[in-house]
Amino acid sequence: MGHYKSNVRDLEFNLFEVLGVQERLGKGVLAESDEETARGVLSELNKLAVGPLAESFADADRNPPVYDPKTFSVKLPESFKKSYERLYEGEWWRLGLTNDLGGFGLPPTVQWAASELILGANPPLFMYLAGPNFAMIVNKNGTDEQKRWAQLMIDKAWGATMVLTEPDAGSDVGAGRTKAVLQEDGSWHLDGVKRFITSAEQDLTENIMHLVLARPEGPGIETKPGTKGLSLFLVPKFHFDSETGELGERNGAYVTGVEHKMGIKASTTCELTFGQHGVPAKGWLLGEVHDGIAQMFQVIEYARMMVGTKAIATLSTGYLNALEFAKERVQGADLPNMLDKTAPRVTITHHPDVRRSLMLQKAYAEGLRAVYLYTATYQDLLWTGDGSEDELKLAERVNDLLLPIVKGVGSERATEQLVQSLQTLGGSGFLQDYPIEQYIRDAKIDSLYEGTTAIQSLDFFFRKIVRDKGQALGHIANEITKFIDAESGNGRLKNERALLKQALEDTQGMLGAMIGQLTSSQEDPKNINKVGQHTVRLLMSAGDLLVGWQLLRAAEVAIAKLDAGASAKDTPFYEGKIAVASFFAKTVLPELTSRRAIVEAADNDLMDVPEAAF
Ligand code: ST9
Ligand code: FAD
Repeated sequence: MGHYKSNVRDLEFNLFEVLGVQERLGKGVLAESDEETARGVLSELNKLAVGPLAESFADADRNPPVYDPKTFSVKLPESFKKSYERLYEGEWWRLGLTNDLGGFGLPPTVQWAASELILGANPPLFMYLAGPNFAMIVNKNGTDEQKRWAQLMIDKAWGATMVLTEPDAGSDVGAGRTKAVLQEDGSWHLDGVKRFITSAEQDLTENIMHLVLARPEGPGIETKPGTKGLSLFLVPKFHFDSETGELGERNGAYVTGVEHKMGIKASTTCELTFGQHGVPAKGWLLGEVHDGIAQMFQVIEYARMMVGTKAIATLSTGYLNALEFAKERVQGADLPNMLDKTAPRVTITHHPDVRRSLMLQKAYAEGLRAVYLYTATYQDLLWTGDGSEDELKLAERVNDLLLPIVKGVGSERATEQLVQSLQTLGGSGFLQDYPIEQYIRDAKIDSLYEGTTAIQSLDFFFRKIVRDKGQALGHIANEITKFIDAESGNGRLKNERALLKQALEDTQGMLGAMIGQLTSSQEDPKNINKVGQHTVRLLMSAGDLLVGWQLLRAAEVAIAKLDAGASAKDTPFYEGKIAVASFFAKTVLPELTSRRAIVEAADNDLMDVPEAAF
């Protein structure tokens, strides 16, 4: 067996037993799919994921891509290329495409559930498949000619990149200095150096389309500072015939270095230079409009969801590997027999602390999966357009609100809990005989790229709550309240619902305190620093609240299934759902009360500490 332990049963439980996604299928843009199609997709992809995709996971880590500075090129490991071929040949890149571009006609919920399988088996494979997805954004925003390029990107299986970061412009994208100078023929010459660009060089595809943010210059163009002064340019690696896609001259965008990293080594992270090697780097303005940051955020929103799902997928396989080990490892006696030196030795699942840790890993793995799939239900509405104007507007706001939770909380909890998965294996976890050390190295990036956790938390508080005037948040709070007030769970979740109610009040209390600090900063600007000290705490607490709620929703469904008489095979699955929800409500949600007290007592002492005193 390979390293990857998927959880298709839980994906199907969420999709079809909790979220009722099947009711959406068979209509409108989803006319061609039904529940059977969706289950078939998961089942087929699962076979590929646990087999050929997972196969090169460790090999590509131990034998990472090699960069040749003479030719500015990269060689990926052969084992990895084989896995990529299998994924490509199966046409799985169609999964995220709209029908008009050749998609499978499945909604985002099913797309993300299926994506989890690739992201859990071998995440860099998914990233090299960016071409078709980014083509969708080129198609949506492009001129008629650029729409043809989008089709070529799909038909010719080109790679694609998103190019924002520079040595002095990371979180602060608006500090970017790469410029684009308008040419007489309407094209642009790009000039500058970008760093940390994923997939900017590889030997999987014949061409790569770079989506680049740069600052435009030229007659009549006003140079603006910050992100609003950036435009988005399409810069191909090779020039090509616009009609046939036949490749022409090499364009002046060269990869001049590939980073040596802690993890996710099969995914190339490149320094990408424009116009620095004697050949102009020609680019074309997307849609012929200067709206770069907004256009790039269409890519970023997808990528943030992807990064969160990747982290959660890795946590899930980490937990399942730890669980398998724990069920077999015999060590020590049961605690009640600890003084009896002749007592039988037991598997470590008998030890209360191992149980505690495994149950917490399960809670975050399954709870966060439920959170990302719940988020995707709002994307389903936007995908199908099935709703009134107000409903669709709300869906967009709610999706925006939940994205920093999927990405920020998903990545932070995955990193933290994967360390616990390793701990479950004792010293064996530290060895490369098991996949968990690589999981930890590969998943750490998820809290860094696509906006660090701090950036997610600022986005969550200032943009998704304050600027939104709490509309999306109000909707979610209302949904949670409806759940708390319903007498669901056949009388068995009473205590847990009360704990959830308290957690909701605590999160609202935290937020209320921070809004107060923000308001008072109008009189004393320094007070905003009180907010800044606690945005991550708020984000993580909102994440715990959502995880707790989603686990309880699942428990409610599980109780109904058991009451109706579940099969012998399903019974432990449903019992696990009830146990994990109850465990999380009792052992994690009460922590929110003390976090609230910390936020309410915020002061600025920290900000007054001189730098030298650190
Ligand atoms: C990166 C890539 O890290 C990592 C790996 C990528 C791998 C790619 C592969 C993808 C795979 C795909 C594969 C598919 C395969 C499918 C196969 C299926 C099987 N939401 O607040 P302001 C916009 S890339 C929406 O003033 P500042 C908005 O237009 C690098 N829009 O910002 C706004 O205008 P307005 C990632 C937003 O203070 C404007 O920006 N780097 C949002 O100027 C200005 O807003 C980062 O993520 C939003 N949340 O700049 C940078 N926020 O207000 C992180 C802003 O008028 N830094 N806009 O609407 C930030 O995000 C900063 O907050 C900042 C601040 C740069 C936005
Ligand atoms: P900095 O922005 O310098 O941040 C350093 C620290 O300061 C962080 O802890 C951060 O949270 C904190 N910080 C910074 N500003 C603030 C603030 N205002 N408030 C609070 N805290 C703050 N970029 C691309 O454009 N395309 C890619 O394909 C791509 N792929 C990547 C792949 C890898 C493997 C890596 C490592 C990076 C990649 N990146 C890519 C870049 C990535 O998005 C940036 O590294 C990330 O946005 C952070 O920027 P930075 O590294 O400059 O850190």
